[in-house]
Amino acid sequence: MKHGPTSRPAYGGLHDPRARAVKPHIAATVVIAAASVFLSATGPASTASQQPDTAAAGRFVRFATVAPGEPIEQVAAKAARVVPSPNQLAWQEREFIAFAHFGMNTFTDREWGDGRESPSLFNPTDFDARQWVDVLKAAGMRLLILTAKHHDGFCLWPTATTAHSVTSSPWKAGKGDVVAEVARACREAGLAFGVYVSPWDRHEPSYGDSPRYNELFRAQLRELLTGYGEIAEVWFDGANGEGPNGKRQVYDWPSYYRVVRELQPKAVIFGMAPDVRWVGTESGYGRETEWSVVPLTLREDAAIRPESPHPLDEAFVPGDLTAPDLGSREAIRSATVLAWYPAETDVSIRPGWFYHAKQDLQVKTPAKLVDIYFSSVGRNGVLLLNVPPDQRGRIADADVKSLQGMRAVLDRALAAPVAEARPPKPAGAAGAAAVYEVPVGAGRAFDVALLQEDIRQGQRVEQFTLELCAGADCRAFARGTTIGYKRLLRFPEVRVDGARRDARVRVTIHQARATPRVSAFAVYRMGAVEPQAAGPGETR
Ligand code: FUL
Repeated sequence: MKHGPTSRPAYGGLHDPRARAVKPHIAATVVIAAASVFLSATGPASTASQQPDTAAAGRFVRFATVAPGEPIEQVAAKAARVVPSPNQLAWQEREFIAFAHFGMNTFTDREWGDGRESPSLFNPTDFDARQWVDVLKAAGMRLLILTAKHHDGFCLWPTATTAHSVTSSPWKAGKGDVVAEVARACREAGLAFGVYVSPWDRHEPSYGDSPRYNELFRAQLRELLTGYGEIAEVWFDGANGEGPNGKRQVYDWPSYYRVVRELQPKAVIFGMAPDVRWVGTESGYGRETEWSVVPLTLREDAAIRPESPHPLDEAFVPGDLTAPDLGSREAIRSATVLAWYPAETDVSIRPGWFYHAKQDLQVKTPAKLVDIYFSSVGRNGVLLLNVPPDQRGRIADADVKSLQGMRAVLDRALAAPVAEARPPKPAGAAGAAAVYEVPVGAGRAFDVALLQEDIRQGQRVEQFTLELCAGADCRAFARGTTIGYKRLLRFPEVRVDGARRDARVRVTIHQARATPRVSAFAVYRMGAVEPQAAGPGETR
């Protein structure tokens, strides 16, 4: 099964020609006449470091509507007022999270099962969820999402909806519950827990008989969302293959969201829902310019509920968000609705999503994982790294070693800043640009910069330059476009003259959609990351 960055045209699951048309019916784009913005139901959330701009607080919104022909300056100003919900903010602050693809495919050595697998094949020999959690936590991940049901339909929990589950397997004599064990291990270790539940179900006979299957799917969701404590994220892939006799299943997304909202009000829903979007590739690399405020298409026959914590649920239409530019002025110019819809960057530590022994030599190296970290967390995304447990039910040594190597590099690089300010003090303005400076010691060297915006006040910065200044002399060493929640830049080492006591690193924000609110500015020294030998699969 090919899992390359370009093989996924929309949210998930389209590698197989049998899985068709993920992009659901898109109703005509609604044009909402009101040129104003809707007030946020909840107001800006409140856990980040910098105090919100109280004068503007009343103007923060969860989404904004744009009238045809509005001047781009006005559209950009509206976009800058769109802020995350408290759930979205909490999700973003987790930064680095884990995926565990584990299930029937682990035992059949496949990527996608066809649903005809015998439950007797599922039999981990040394299952240990605590080992997973120890490894993932030590790597710095803060949430674990388990594939409770993949496309083959085999359920990792003892569901009442089908016999195609752990209950029919030899594992623990049919008394086991993978979801329960993983959820418990997460809770004990202080990791949040989430579930991947595939709507596409190649085993379930009612699949394709739309109302019946939707009912069954909601029942499965209810079981998962009531039986296992707090769920932080529900992951919906859009794969939508044919059912028996070529029948097409029409997923009732809003009804799925209602179940999640009712039972797990703090969860975010990934993918086919308006909380968290797929970044658009499975490579681990987000865009250099990554906006969290993007245009959405909404249904015209469904209500928007500005007063609700989830105002767009009923009207949201999942669409293709793989374009290279989603949120620039050019991209929002003809939007009708702008919403906070941040990127999650999913990638596997191995070529496949599931464990295959033959890929043991193709585990991504620490250097590659560090590069991915900088290109996902460091590009205003959340990194969702898949680490698939093996047939024992444990994370294999090769993956453990790579994760440890990655963590060691990041800890060494990012633990002690060479210079830092949280928040940095504005050092005046140069013309229309905002400037922040941080003193940096004589003789010090750095090759990484970190910038953060206080996203409770929206995403504002569109273009910036980094310089090293001494006296009135300034020399640019890096440039960027968006910052968002977090921006990490790597550049050739910059060294401060040993005789200069007045050196400062400076960020100049040349273009922004509103007054910039930079909440952190720091530089670090990472040095070269050992470019260890890459396995044969180390090319994606
Ligand atoms: C997809 C699925 O088809 C893959 O098997 C995997 O689960 C990935 C994360 O999402 O679209």
